[in-house]
Amino acid sequence: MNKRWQAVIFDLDGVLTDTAEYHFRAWKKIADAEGIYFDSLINERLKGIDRINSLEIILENARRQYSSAEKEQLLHTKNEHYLNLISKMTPSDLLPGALETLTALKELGFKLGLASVSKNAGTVITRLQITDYFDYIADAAQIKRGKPDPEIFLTVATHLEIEPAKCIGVEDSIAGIKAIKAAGMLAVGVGKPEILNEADLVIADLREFMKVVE
Ligand code: B16
Ligand code: MG
Repeated sequence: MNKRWQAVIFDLDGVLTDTAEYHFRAWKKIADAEGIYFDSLINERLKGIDRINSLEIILENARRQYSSAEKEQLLHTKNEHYLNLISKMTPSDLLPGALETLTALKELGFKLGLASVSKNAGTVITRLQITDYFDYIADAAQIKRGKPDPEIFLTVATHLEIEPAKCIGVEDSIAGIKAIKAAGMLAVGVGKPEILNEADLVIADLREFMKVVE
């Protein structure tokens, strides 16, 4: 067992599976229906951000104010679109290297955690058939402060009983990388170095992950 690192805490959307694309498509439908400008650059700001705060970011470009009741309706409709998109997911929707990385880390004795702020994370990992790989899965409903606050990563580390300095966090979002850094963990970004420039290191996808712990 590698003593330097003892636990790996994964984000879900955009790291293990491409649900980041499904969140984008669901929000795009909402924005288009409301006549609100929304593009992939604005979408970067939504990654790792919970549902209501994602909507608030989208509404920055709205031409009018929305009431609480209207916002509730939009959140509900967005989730309906999203649930429809994830309903057909299968293990083939795991991103390249995801299953191999989870398997290899388990064999090496690492504790594995999941730190997704998505209230749909349980459904997604069930469809991907990876639930059993995790020693602890954060309950998004119990997290008071979303990413970039470190709460979700620290909560997972506490339940894994591994000190933060021995944990690696893996994220595709700017907010998530900030959360991992604030938690005092090694931050591995999955994606583009120019976007995830606060990460300790950035890999294109999980096929490159095992070199981090070697
Ligand atoms: P839901 P993560 C986050 O998941 C997504 O990145 C973010 O885009 C989404 O708004 C959020 O979950 C909430 O998801 O609407 O399903 O509760 O990246 O932390 O796995
Ligand atoms: Mg993510």
